[in-house]
Amino acid sequence: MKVIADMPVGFGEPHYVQMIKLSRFTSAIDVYQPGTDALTMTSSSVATAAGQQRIERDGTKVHVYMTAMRSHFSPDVIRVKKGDHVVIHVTSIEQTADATHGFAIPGYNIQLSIDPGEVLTAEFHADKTGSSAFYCTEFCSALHLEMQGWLLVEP
Ligand SMILES: [Cu+2]
Repeated sequence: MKVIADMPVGFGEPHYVQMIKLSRFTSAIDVYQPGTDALTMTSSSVATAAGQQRIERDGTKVHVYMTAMRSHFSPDVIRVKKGDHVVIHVTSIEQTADATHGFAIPGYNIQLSIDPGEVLTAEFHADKTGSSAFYCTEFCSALHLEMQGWLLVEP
């Protein structure tokens, strides 16, 4: 491949430009099919459709099957006990290109960026009692700042 430009931008960070024939992009998509695992490009076994959101407890393991759609997460309250292992599967049920959502729980170092139709999973050990806000970290719409919920960890 031939480099056609090589230039420093700002303080010397290199940026390279290459050309690729458009014909090479034969399977380009705008959005994932709803419930896609983007790593395998297959339907995710933990995908959640609208109306199927739920929280399931199995001993000390809590699975949250969540959807993200402008401008809310569902469920938007997750109640667990200190010591639980929490697994949150977030399915973006968006089908609008560029309507990316984020999902962050800062106190647990969780940060996801979820493309339309994509399913991503975050898991953590709920080791702190109290309430933590979770919220969207991608500017998704005029109501983006409303896109939040609560993780409640009971003693
Ligand atoms: Cu948002």
